[in-house]
Amino acid sequence: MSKSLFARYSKYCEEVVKHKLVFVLERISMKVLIIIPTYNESNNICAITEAICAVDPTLDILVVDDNSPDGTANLVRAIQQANPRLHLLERAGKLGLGTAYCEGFIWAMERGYDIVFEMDADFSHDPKEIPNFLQAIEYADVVIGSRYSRGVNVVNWPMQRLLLSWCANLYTRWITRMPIYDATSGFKCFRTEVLRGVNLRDIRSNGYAFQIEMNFKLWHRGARILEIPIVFVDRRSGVSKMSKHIIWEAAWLVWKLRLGALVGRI
Ligand SMILES: Nc1nc2c(ncn2[C@@H]2O[C@H](COP(=O)(O)OP(=O)(O)O)[C@@H](O)[C@H]2O)c(=O)[nH]1
Ligand SMILES: [Mg+2]
Repeated sequence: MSKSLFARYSKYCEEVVKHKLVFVLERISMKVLIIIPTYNESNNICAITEAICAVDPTLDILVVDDNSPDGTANLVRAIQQANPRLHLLERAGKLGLGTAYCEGFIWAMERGYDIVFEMDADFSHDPKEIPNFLQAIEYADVVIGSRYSRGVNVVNWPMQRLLLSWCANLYTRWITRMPIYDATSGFKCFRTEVLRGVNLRDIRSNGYAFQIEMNFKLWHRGARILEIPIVFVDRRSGVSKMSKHIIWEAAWLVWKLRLGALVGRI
């Protein structure tokens, strides 16, 4: 190897090490919050919070509960005694997933969190994937856990639901032109600094529509969005809150976003 080539190579290695070191130091000082919205998740909530702490005990968790009739919030209060990193935000009644996340994001920003996650309580989203998101966020503002970026990674879903989700994503990509394979995924991670650019109190959509709206608004503002492959498994216990209304809401919303972007009202 010639001297100049060697010098360039060592300089490159030095840069890589320096860059990684900066990120590792940044990661150590980063405040990370996992937001879990819940409605009737008493069968899952204890196990999911335990599983998250087992992956990384430095993570904070915020459960946003909508007065679940099955007493999910009481269970959270009981676990809180032994886990000061677990927080609870209670709302008066079932007000929807979208506003639950938005209130969670605002709660996180008011307390100086740098990174926030969206995650279901039902084990469809594997807590073991969290470190992969934290690695990917080094290069992005938003990281989406994608079921469709490398084929189809969904386990145990009825064919009808899988087809609906896959077609919904095709339709969303087609109408909005967003280069995202899984725009309806609910396993995501954001830098809070990009969320500050969105008027969270204005967001009224829920379910699929909420995920699409957040992605679209952030993409439209130039946020760097990265998809990483995840394996999505059907919920372990309890029932899905998915409904026909949620599907229609999303179908209409993509047109509203596209037209809104055309007339500069996004
Ligand atoms: N706080 C709150 N959480 C909700 C609401 N609807 C659903 N969730 C929670 O949001 C997550 C995703 O809902 P889920 O029923 O699993 O939807 P699916 O994954 O599309 O079948 C779960 O943790 C639910 O308990 C709601 O109205 N309010
Ligand atoms: Mg779910």
